[in-house]
Amino acid sequence: MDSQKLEDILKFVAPGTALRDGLNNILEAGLGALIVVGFDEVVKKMTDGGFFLECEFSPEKVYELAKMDGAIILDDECEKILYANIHLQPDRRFSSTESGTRHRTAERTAQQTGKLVIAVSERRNVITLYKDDIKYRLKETVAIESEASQAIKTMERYKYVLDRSLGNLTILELDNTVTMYEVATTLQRFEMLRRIGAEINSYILELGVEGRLLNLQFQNLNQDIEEDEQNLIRDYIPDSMEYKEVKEQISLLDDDELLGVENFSSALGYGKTYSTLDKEVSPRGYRILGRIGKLTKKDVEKLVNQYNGISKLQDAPDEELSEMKISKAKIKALKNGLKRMKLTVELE
Ligand code: 3AT
Ligand code: 3AT
Ligand code: MN
Repeated sequence: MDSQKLEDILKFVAPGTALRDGLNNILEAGLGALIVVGFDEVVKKMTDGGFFLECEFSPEKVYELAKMDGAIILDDECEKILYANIHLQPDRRFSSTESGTRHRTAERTAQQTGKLVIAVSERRNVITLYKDDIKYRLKETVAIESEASQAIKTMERYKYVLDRSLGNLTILELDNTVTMYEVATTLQRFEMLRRIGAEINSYILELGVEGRLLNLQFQNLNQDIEEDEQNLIRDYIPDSMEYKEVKEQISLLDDDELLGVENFSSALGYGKTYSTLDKEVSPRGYRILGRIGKLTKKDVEKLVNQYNGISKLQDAPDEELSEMKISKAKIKALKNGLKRMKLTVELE
């Protein structure tokens, strides 16, 4: 399923929108509805009967109109109610697995027109969305909230594990004793976090205004994650590869492959065997230098190009750094930063 398309649909009907208020009114009153969002020649050809309204959309109006039989047609932006009491006659070439006539009509109309079609079931008290081949049943807010809070707990656990991995990697990088195994496991943890985050993101979209708190929790856990991962990849990626390729490879891993550390060394352009995981590697320094606040991206780039590694940089004399047009304040921040990282690490 096209997840971007589903996300767009969920945003369109999320709590807080006038459309969702209207749907909830219909649902709560125990009524049903068949609503087509958008009108064009294709839609026009399959309509029969009904009447033309062209009035401004409001939750109350759409609720009143749902008391009638037939379909309601809105404009694409859901700003106007165009028609009501319409009989829809979609082509039977389009198949439907639904049993009731309302839902069969909704599924077929969505396939034929490409418009969003919404069915509110009178008998089952649920809202189903159809667009092209997508069929999605809206969940109740409480149900989503409980799933989302489980997901947040999982994300917190993953974040904790990732932070420990990163801390450990920092120790090894400052000692110059990193192996591919630690890099690959850290990448694996980034990806696990990203995937649970994507799941939470779709809950946030579906919850609309009800998802504000969830969104805050999510943003908090997600802070700097993308940048840290990018820096980690740039630290170890072979010259012949691009950051994007690595991310692409990783995103293609299925749930089983996600558990294999070797798949991450492979995505990073190293091999898949155990000897690969034992291979000693050194970072270019992007991640560690990125953590020193005073250094700009340009400074980091200069330092990486000059020293190509943290270990040499740690011992670089201040005069040498001054010659690279790096200010005294920045040199001090750099040296202190590295020292502090090492110290925190040794204390642990
Ligand atoms: P009422 O006076 O409300 O009973 P109506 O002509 O207003 O009849 P509705 O749109 O309320 O008709 O539809 C009532 C049911 O009739 C809903 C559906 O189960 C059945 N129905 C309507 N059109 C068809 C159809 N083309 N094929 C099979 N069943 C249909
Ligand atoms: P419920 O779950 O019972 O709400 P359903 O899919 O079982 O929906 P029904 O056959 O009970 O559908 O029909 C209910 C209403 O849906 C009747 C009519 O107002 C509307 N409806 C059904 N088919 C069409 C259609 N082709 N065009 C417009 N409205 C329709
Ligand atoms: Mn029915």
